[in-house]
Amino acid sequence: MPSSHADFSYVDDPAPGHGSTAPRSAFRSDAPALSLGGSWRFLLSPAVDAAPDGIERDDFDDGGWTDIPVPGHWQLHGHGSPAYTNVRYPFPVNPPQVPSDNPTGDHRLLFDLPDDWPDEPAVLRFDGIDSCGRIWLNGVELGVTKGSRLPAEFDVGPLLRPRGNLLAVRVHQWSAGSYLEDQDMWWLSGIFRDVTLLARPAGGVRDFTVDADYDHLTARGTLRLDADSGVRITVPELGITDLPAGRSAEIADVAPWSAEEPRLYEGEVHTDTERVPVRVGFRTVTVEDGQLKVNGRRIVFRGVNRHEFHPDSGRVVPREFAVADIELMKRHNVNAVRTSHYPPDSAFLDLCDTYGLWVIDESDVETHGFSELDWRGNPSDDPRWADAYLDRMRRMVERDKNHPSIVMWSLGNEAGTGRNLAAAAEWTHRRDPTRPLHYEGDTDCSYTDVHSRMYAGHDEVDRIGQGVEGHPRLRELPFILCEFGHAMGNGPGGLVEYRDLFERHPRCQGGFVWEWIDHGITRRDTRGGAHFAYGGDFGEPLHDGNFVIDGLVHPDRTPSPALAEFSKVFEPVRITAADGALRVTNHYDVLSTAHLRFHWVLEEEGTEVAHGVVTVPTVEAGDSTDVPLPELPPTGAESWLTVRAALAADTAWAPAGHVVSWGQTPVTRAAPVPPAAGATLDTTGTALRLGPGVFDPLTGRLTALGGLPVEGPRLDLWRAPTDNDRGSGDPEETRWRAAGLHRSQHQLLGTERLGDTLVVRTRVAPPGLGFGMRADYHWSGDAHRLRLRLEVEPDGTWPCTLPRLGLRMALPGGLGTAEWFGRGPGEAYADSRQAARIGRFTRTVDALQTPYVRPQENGNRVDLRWLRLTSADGAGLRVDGEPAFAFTARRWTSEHLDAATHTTGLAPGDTVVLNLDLAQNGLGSASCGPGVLPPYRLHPARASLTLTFTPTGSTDAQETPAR
Ligand code: IPT
Repeated sequence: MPSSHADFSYVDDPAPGHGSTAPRSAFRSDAPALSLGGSWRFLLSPAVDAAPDGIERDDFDDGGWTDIPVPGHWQLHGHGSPAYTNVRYPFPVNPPQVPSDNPTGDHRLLFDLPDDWPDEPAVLRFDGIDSCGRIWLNGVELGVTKGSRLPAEFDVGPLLRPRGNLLAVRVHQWSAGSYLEDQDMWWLSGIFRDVTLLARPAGGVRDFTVDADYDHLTARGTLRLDADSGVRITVPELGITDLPAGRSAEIADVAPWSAEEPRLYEGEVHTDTERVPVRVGFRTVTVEDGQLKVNGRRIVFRGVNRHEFHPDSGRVVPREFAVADIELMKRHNVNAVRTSHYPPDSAFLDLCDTYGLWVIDESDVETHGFSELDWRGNPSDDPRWADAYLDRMRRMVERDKNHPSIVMWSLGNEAGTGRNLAAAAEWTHRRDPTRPLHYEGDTDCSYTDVHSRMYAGHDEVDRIGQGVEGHPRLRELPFILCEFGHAMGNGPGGLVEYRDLFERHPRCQGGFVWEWIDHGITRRDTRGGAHFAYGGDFGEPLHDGNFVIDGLVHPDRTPSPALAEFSKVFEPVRITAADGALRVTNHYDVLSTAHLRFHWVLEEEGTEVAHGVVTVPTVEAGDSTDVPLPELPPTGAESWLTVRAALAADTAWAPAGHVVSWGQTPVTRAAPVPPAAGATLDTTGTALRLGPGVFDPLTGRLTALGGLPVEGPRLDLWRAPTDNDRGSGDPEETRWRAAGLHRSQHQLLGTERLGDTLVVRTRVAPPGLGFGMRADYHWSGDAHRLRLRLEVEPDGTWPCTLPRLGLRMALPGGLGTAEWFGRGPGEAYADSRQAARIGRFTRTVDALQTPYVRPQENGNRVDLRWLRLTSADGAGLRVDGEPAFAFTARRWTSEHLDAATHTTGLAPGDTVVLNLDLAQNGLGSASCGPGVLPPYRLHPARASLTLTFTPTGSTDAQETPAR
């Protein structure tokens, strides 16, 4: 059926939408408002001209349509499918045209006005429609909106009826605007943010700008209201009553706003007919002496890039999840957010004001796909798109200008460069001189105020800090990493080395980890299980796989180990031991330590033996102090002192007692493991016997240990590659596979008896290649224990690093609980181990696993002195190490882990596969950024590891403590 709305030219038109009113601040006043969210009628058509005619008419019959929730994305409600691409556009690049196969979602809602709805002007507000919406109310076309993550308002007052209002919205998946919305995320369409009808009282507040500056030299605040004449502001707490628009007031001794102390003064912007609650935060952002300062102080971004995401509802993020994000961030020492790569729902910014986070608010602009065409035809430099760039910037700045949390505007992300960005910058500088401007793509900062890079390696950041890198103009500007520490899968490694650079160089002012959350979409299978889907899982012909799974929290917002690492690395207070004293260093931007209480605990072999309070005088931001170590009782076994700084009182984001920072220092060193010797090697039967061990004489492999069937430890060099091993440039995994490390063969060179030591000599090497690793196992024992000294030595020239160097063995599946003395409780790797402290920890084997959305190496615990694996009846095995060792224990092998593409692909087997490692290669962040730093690369070299195995039993009363 041909449509009467035959003119679809707006879809391919690079111009912004039309018909909406001038953008203004997002606020809720005392004027009546009606939320139009809920169940709407819906029809999806495969193309614009396949959509039905007349949907705006009262007599249109939508009886054959379905229901859909608004806000929502139709792809997550059974219509069409989500699709993921990172850089590439999923359609031919022929700007400004988009495919004629353009899924079009028609939405209809019938609504009544409340009885007391006033007879006055009103606007219909759409907070976000992806990507283009054409809107009618009661048969009259209101206009068209583009700019998916930006609001649009339409005057509707005279069109309203008390009953039976018909709102019709036609949404196109693709529009010219899609060329500006090529962010690295799922393509998801629909009316995905709130729709609200707002009464606009005559003589009310149309818009307003509150400027609240803070002079840190005098502690005076200056409050200024810009608005239409007749609008006033009242802030009772500051003694300000009816300050008219256009005038400013000076306030002595005002408390400034900061991310650490988000002081807000409540007030009201008002006219005779409308009152708008406002919250005023005083702060002044400047760039001076090459530094970004807030209220005269250098700040450091310990930030994250946050996409709006929920695993069930996509970019529809219910308020409780925005709150959850902020609480998690604050509890993990995150102090800043870049709203990558579009303005978030404004509720999130309200929360940033309340809880305290520094925010870079980013415009809804990304044209990354043009990089595939060497940036030919990039809209950023094409005059046809000039209005769209300006329109997007303007709608963001006007919407969000009154948020004290926003300290910088950003022009967008990965949009190359060009005159439209320069013009948007110029407009923004004029409109809001109070905030510096960010855009990473302006590589020589010709129209921006801070030097910004993504994924620069440590060396480069160091050179930037020294002022010896880049264009001379850049050397005088603050430097930030708008993206770093790519958190895809297991990793990143190398965070603490970035922190050191931010502390060493005053112009290096931190950065934003990429990114906050894994965008995995919940998929339920028919058997009631669920897993998280990524690119390609919905049959997309073009996709970028799991590159969308790169967050510090898993899709369901459970923290990944990387968030714990972030929290420890960027803790605002550092507690160290120096020269017999405790040193407390304050790395907050502004806060003193007055809100913290310091406690100590002494643990002997991981068990608490004493605790107390540490009295620490208040340390101001940037200062440090030394206090005496507490008086400690004597201890015998290895003992550590842990000092924690915890919140003294409840805050909005965590209860009193929440630990903000901690430090550890050894008190008593470990005694060596007593040697196990004296057992005689019995070669008389069909098996070799040594103490509690039984060996296969043909292979020299251990087959039983004190009654436990085992599959003997043997050299293991392989791990299931992480996303960072897979890398994006010159992947480590490719070298490892070329070297055949995933299919090493074990050759027995011979067994020999040296006194009562059984020596098993082997060579482990890949097929078809000439190099290998000699591995000799020296077994000795006493009546209860078996001692293994493993000696390895490279044979030939190795072409690559090793994923791991250690032993792997299989144990009965019943040994389902691990207890260890070493670092924990969480997983750790050579270059990501700051969060792991020395202690005694217990986890079930199942709980040792980190369920990365794409399965890969995980769950490693490091620096173990000993490990015990036990079954429910207490029987099991203890392993003591010299030097300390690392372990993973799982119900599947590395090969299974490697082969699985989703968590549901991992089926528990009958055994517990135990890896006891001397080392693993570090993690790095080569999935998008620098690889493993040199100190954490595992090169093949001669090495030795000694382990003592003690079978333990519920009935075995003879279990001897090993030390
Ligand atoms: C960078 C993008 O800005 C970001 O959106 C995300 O895609 C990230 O990469 C990778 O996850 S751009 C890249 C060219 C460094």
